[in-house]
Amino acid sequence: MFKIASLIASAGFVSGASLVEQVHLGAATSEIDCDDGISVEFASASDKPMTVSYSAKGHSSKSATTTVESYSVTSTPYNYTSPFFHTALLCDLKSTTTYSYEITEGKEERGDSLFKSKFVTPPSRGSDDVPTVFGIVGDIGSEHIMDTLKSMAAGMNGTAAQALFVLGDYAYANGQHEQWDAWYNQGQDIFSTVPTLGINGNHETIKGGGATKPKDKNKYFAENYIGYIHRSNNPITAAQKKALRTYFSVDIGLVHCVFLDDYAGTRGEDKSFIGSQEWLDERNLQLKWLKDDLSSVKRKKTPWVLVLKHNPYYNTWNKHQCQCDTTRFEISDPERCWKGIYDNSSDAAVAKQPHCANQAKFEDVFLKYGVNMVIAGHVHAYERTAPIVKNKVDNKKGIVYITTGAGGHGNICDRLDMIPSWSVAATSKSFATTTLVATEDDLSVYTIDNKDLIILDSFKLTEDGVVDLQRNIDQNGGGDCNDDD
Ligand SMILES: *[C@@H]1O[C@H](CO)[C@@H](O)[C@H](O)[C@H]1NC(C)=O
Ligand SMILES: *[C@@H]1O[C@H](CO)[C@@H](O)[C@H](O)[C@H]1NC(C)=O
Ligand SMILES: CC(=O)N[C@H]1CO[C@H](CO)[C@@H](O)[C@@H]1O
Ligand SMILES: [Fe+2]
Repeated sequence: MFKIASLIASAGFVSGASLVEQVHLGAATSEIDCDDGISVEFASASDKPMTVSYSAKGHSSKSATTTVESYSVTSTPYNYTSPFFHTALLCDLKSTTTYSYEITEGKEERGDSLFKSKFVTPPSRGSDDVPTVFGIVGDIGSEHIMDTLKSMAAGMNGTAAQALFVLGDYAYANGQHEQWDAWYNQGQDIFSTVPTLGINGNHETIKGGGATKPKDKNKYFAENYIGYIHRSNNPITAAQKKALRTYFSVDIGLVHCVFLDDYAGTRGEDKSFIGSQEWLDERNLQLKWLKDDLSSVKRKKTPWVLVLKHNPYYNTWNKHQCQCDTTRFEISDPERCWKGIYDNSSDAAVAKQPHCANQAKFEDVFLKYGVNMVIAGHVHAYERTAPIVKNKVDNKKGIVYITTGAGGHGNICDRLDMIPSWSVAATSKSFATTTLVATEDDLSVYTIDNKDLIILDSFKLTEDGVVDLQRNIDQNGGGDCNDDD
């Protein structure tokens, strides 16, 4: 592979040149009329459509033309105009097959070659030829991004990850959009070879202040999804993007993956939205979508169902807590809680910590449709629960909740004074990512230190429940106490 990408974020583009930067792959689905697809997105100074040609070994080459868009942010102290984002959809690809691809200038009359790489397609829906393997983490940032991405992509036992899942808080641009461009360039070696899916967190929606310290709240404003929506090539229609509805689902191999937006209904800096009818309507729309989505899962094809989102509810670290009830982790009045009324929270309102409100209605839906695991980030640590039904261990009907937010942007330090019995494993001593391996028989989960590659915690879920595997962590492990959620 040759690279033109420059790592200098704000250098911009030479006018007239067609540099290709930020090359990253996503998974495409029938939702965007591209079944068994891969989307190739990249940035360029040129707004002229380009060509992505692709072929599997021994097969003839096909090509797709890019669609092109850009965005700008205008405020008195700060203006930003994005490069042109090109997206090509490569559809109806063969399952678990290596494809070469090449980006070239121009449409019909193909010009200069600008970028070349390869990817392996994820297993198609229901395929059990190989195990289904994902690399998962939240809260990445720029400081340790390559360690984190390499660890996510590594997979397990010789099978590389077929897709990477980012559980929100990608670049920590916080309104300083050049940081997004820098971030996708930093990760291009991985992003251009394995599809990445994900969901926004607070730093893509409600958090301003910029990427660099000291934070400047008067210069950089909350992004209200815009940087995220233009770059993360998740399988979402243009209409959904326009409405800022970022939740979606995808079937990969044996797993149905549901990505939920904890910030649905928020509008960036405009905090007056929180609690409004419009806000509640957006929340109800996602809830209805979730029910429809989960009720149509074909468990014969995808026996495992994962929910992936940003904020953890069953979290025993001492930050990012929220309470609707006098007893932590209980929700005695779900309607009140769903509307964002946190009767017993001393430090967090729904505007900042929406997961209590969401749990008030989501948990019943998760339980009704037999979701196997709910995986979140936001808290810069790792934690795993026993199977839980409403704050009680239930090995038969319960759901395992995982926090995997130690993606590289600091670690949280302290835990709650009272740790519930459902908290099985927790550590924040290092940066770590989570690898998930699904076969017909079990769902194995390994959380591995990014640097020394030690398995911190591992377990598998089978028909008979949870089986603990290796564990090498200090239960009370505190990190560097630098938690920026
Ligand atoms: C950004 O653009 C606005 C509108 O054109 C202008 O008033 C403002 O001065 C610009 N700010 C900077 C820092 O260039
Ligand atoms: C990976 O290999 C190890 C060592 O052979 C084995 O214990 C483990 O079960 C394997 N994991 C999976 C998911 O195949
Ligand atoms: C976090 C918080 O405010 N907890 C309070 C919840 O309500 C009980 C009973 O009123 C208080 O004792 C807690 O301090
Ligand atoms: Fe967060």
